[in-house]
Amino acid sequence: MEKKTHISVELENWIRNTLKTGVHPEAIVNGLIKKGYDTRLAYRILLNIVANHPVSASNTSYQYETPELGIRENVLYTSDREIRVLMRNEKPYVLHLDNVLSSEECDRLISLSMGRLQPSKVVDPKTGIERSTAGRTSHGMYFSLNENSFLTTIEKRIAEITNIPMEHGEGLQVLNYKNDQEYKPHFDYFPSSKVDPEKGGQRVGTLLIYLNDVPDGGQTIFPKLGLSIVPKKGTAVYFHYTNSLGQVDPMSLHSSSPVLKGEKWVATKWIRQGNIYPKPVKVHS
Ligand code: PD2
Ligand code: ZN
Repeated sequence: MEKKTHISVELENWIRNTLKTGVHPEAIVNGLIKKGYDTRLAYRILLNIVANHPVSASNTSYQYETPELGIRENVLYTSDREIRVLMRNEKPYVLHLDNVLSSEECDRLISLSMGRLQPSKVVDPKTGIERSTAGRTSHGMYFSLNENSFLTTIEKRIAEITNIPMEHGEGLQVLNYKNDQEYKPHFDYFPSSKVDPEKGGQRVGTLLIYLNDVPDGGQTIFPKLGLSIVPKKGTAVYFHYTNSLGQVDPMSLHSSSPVLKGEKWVATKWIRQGNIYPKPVKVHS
């Protein structure tokens, strides 16, 4: 049975009313599990309802949770790197991280992507189909997961930084913005009607790794926060926008401002709730 990742307002109201009639919460948890909810999520839903917090994905304010990578403090240690936290914002959860890739790794990603760049697309919120738009004028390409041993090193590092399994990540995307090119304000999460539980469900977070220093413009901007991150080669910004109840955070609206001088190269890793790939992926050692 397909795993459910969030509940409707109707189901939330039904649970609230049923609890008032004296039905034991455990019976409701078991009902949710039978309906296809993961055990932890079923308990979480019940705990929140009992504590009188709203839980359905729509119509309610986002409940903030600290993502796994936020539990660590000033330095994140991976098996091959020491990554300092440069800046942290809690709501929405945004981290700026130093030293995620070496200068050589940045250059290598750029050179591997050259020759494969195509005009960037967005997912149409009405149809769910990718299309070009004036709001996203960069060029980009996707690597497949573990395309080669170099990509595997990067994918493994990202999984260790985020504490989210590599199979939850979409293929690494490299983007190139030339003069005046930009990505207008948008959300990285899907509209709820376009979430596919068979393909990992909703996106939960994004890691953007800056592959070069941009002389002017090209900042990643969070307009609702008044926050602007200036690209610096090898650093990365992580932001998290879906909680364990499947709610999404509208405060995570963000953009890439037009490049004013030089060009911008960035690698984007979009991460989902679950495993995107039906079969186990071959890992290069
Ligand atoms: O290139 C960026 O800074 C940027 C900003 C906002 C990239 C994305 N979103 C993205 O790829 O989703
Ligand atoms: Zn984005």
